[in-house]
Amino acid sequence: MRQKVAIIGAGNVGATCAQRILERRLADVALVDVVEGLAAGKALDLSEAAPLENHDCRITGSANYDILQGATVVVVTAGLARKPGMSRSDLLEANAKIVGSIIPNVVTHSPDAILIMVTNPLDIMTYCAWRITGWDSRRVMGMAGVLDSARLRFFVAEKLGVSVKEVQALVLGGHGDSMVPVPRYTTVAGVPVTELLPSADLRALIQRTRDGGAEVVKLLKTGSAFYAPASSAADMVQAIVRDEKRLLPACVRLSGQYGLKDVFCGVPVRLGAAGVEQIVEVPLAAEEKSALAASAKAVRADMDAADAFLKQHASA
Ligand code: TXD
Repeated sequence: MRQKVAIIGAGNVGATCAQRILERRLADVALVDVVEGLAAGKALDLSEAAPLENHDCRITGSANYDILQGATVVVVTAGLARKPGMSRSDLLEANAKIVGSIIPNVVTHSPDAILIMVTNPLDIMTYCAWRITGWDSRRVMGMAGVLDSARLRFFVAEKLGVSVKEVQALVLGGHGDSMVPVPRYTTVAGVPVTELLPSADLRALIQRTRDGGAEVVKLLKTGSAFYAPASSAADMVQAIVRDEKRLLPACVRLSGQYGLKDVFCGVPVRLGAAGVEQIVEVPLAAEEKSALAASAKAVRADMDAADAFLKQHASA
């Protein structure tokens, strides 16, 4: 029996992620969007592509959460995207409201699922979702590190003129200006990139990674990146539905790892059928550790703002 993956939000990231999941033959898909007809229309269109893409995975779309029944993974992409000049934090309140309205439906209809948050500001929305579900934190995670690492991998491969397949990268921390790319653990066929590129070049690539989202937003003018984000979420879905035990960076709740506690932050995890099966602690140099702590501190400040919002919401 094929598994079912639910995607909430049938916009750019959600619909493209659905397409990736279907075309990789990973699972059936249930697509939900608040806009009447949007998820159903995209699901029908994607279904009609199935004979051409040569797969038998099913996709249904609805504005109703009933179709979530039986989903083993739920991906939440619903929310506003950044407009030029807007920071991820500007989105906090608007998207906390949206996430606050969605998660109770997820809990009702897919009580045993593993939840992957995509909505920005990513670390805070993952925290809000975890709070609202009350689930074990191994079942709630956010997608950002896979995307940030993919961007760095692409920039390094392009700079060196080598295949992207040869490049691995590790990006830790919050999804935002404080993200922590780790050049020592960024390798080309096993060779640290620090051995292959002058440090000024490397610094420029890291800065471009940090600004990766904004660079796309600036070009698109309306909306934000979605092809690479959709592939990143699909990779996480794949690791779970195929129990691949991949080591991928994900935003998870830390309980002492890296010296950080009760904060949501991007770190490498082993991802498999049970969700976050292990938080992997890699040795960090002093300055890498302090950059991660600073990133976690920025997330913590936003978590406090979200707490106030959640309290208000609960008492309203
Ligand atoms: O790395 C990452 N985590 C990210 C995050 C990378 C790219 C995009 N990132 C964030 O994902 C972005 O900042 C947004 O917060 C979300 C979704 O981005 P997308 O580009 O897909 O936005 P769209 O195209 O506007 O789609 C959002 C959809 C749209 O169809 C709305 O009708 C729907 O979300 N929506 C809802 N669906 C269900 N329920 C509710 N309440 C709802 N509200 C909006």
